[in-house]
Amino acid sequence: MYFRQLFDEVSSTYTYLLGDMGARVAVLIDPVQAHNDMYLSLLREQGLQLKYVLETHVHADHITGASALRTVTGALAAIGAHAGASCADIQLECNNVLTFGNEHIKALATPGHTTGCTSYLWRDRLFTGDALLIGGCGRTDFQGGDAGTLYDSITRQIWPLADETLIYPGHDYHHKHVSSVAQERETNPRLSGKSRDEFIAIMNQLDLPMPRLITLAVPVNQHCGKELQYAA
Ligand SMILES: N[C@@H](CCC(=O)N[C@@H](CS)C(=O)NCC(=O)O)C(=O)O
Ligand SMILES: [Fe+2]
Repeated sequence: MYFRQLFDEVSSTYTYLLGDMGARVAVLIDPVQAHNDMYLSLLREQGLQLKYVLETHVHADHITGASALRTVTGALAAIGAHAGASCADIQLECNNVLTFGNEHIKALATPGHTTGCTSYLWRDRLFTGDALLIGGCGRTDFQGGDAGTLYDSITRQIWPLADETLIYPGHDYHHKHVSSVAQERETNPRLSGKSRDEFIAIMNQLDLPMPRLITLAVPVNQHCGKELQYAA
């Protein structure tokens, strides 16, 4: 297997490249358009063919590379069916499984940061997008976000996973790279020992400024990043 965690400094976004080295096929999760050249170089270097571009949600803070990557590589774009991105080739429902070579990756519906948020379970690791961050979680004040829904997603879909399941988030703003289900269940300050109502109260008091790019990024990402097409 092949696994890389890649970072976009501008938006603190993590992108993940997963590959089956036997079958020579790969999946990208949450590519950032500005780095499409780098992803394509990595794929070429490793002799991997891109099969799927998976989005955890319609992003508010960066432009996805999905549209251009699918044009260049023939990959299919996939996103949660409730994300509002009809541009995607595959609209995933909870528990849908995608296969690349001998590898399987399962979509889990984890709404709350946005309506259509999806996490992806692959081997011993979960790619949570902005549902669960390391020591935090995605905000719930735009794109249909809802704190109670996020609490339900995390406690019903993520906490029941095996303790040692690795958590790979969609962002980190504090130079952290990876956590685990047990670590977050026990120590996440927004969730550990907190009731649903306490969590909602915490989320409603965050008072964060809007992401700088939100008015540009959301409509473009609803079209898989198409308007700012990458020039190959
Ligand atoms: N300053 C950042 C804000 C990014 C932001 O709001 N990120 C969202 C994810 S799309 C979030 O949930 N952040 C959690 C937090 O800041 O605690 C920007 O302008 O892009
Ligand atoms: Fe987000």
